[in-house]
Amino acid sequence: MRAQVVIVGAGPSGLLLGQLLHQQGIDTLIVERRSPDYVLSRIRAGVLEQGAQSMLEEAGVAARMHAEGLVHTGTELIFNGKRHRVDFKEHTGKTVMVYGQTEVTKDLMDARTASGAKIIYEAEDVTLHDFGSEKPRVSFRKDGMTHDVACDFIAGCDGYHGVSRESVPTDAIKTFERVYPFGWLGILSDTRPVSDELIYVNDPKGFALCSMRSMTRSRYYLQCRIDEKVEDWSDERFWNELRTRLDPEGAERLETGPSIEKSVAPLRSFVAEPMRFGRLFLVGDSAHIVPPTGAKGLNLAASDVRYLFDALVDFYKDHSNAGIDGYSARALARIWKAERFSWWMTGLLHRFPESSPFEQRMQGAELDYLFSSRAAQAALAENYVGLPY
Ligand code: FAS
Ligand code: PHB
Repeated sequence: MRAQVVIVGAGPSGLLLGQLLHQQGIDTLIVERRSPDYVLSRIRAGVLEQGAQSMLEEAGVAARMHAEGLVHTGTELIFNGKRHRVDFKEHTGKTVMVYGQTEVTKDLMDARTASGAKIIYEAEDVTLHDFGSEKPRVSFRKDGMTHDVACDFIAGCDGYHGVSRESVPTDAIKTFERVYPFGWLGILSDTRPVSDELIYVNDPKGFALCSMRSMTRSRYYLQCRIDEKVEDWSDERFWNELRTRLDPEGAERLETGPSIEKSVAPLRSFVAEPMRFGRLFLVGDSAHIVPPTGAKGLNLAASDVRYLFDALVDFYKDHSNAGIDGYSARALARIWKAERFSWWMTGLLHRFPESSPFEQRMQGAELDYLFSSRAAQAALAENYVGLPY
């Protein structure tokens, strides 16, 4: 078997890259270790920057997003029982789109199927070979048979726990990591959202986030202990805890109902440098992770795809190596700024078990400054809607 580009992983990164390359007539094979249903069952991101929206439009998969997505012009923050709205549109002229990653992935899966381009699900033992040479290969097992695929390039779109980053010799890669001393307990429910916009809460009992997937489907998160067990959280316990962290208006408006998904996610900041190893490129979560407080994870995957897609088109159409040679530095420049914003938002809004009284006062002063300064709000807004590609 042969393909010009083998894409490992059929999450948003891999599917978006595959769709864009296929549109350019570049032959791709996507190899995914899970089933389509499993990939779609993971409840993840909810907010798309305009850059990511444009990528989906270019890929020809934005119709449902524009029909069903919710355009948000700002967000609310609650601290010390006070609400404050940060107006993205006023400060930046931009908005964000609330449209779940599950829907993005489904739209991309449908496009891949419609295009007839090759995708292998439930591939086992995916292994990367000879990516330091000009003849890389990817092997995998499917239905008991081993397949070996020669290619020009490998795109490691296989997430934080994937095989791609792990295939790089340890002396060729440097990683940077911070693991946060808490997690997020998330719930999905077919209930009317507590507000028309997202609400980020810094409460003495911990962070909370009120988000949504539509005006009839809500997504909520509570800061929880890092070792929290989701089975210890009945729906009732979740709703009662969320209600105590909201302000009176939110507590009054909160509509509760049965959960359709409940899970605990760890929070970490992580970056691997560089993101290119010969003919292997790391894309999306395989190269970086952000705490979801800044809603950057999926959006960073989109900008990585932009840079690698442009580079591969330059290679195949203009016979230029400039793009592939510059991919890592270009992607990392945007990644580190999003890592900073995600780390800052996490520090601003969470209660850290070990923080000193001085650090707690600093957090309070940071929030007071944010609530009282247009310049501070403009800085939050320009990072939240997405820095330029
Ligand atoms: P993904 O992890 O989505 O996809 C990688 C794919 O590769 C998966 O389908 C996996 O099955 C496959 N794979 C793995 N190993 C493989 C192998 N050896 N061979 C073949 N395939 C393999 N971001 C936000 O912006 N907001 C959020 O609220 C948010 N919540 C999150 C919650 C959780 C629990 C997690 C883990 C992430 C969350 N994120 C959030 C970040 C998330 O949205 C990612 O940024 C996004 O999924 C990145 O997409 P990919 O890079 O495609 O990686
Ligand atoms: C979500 O809707 O899942 C979501 C929104 C904003 C975030 C994190 C998660 O910062």
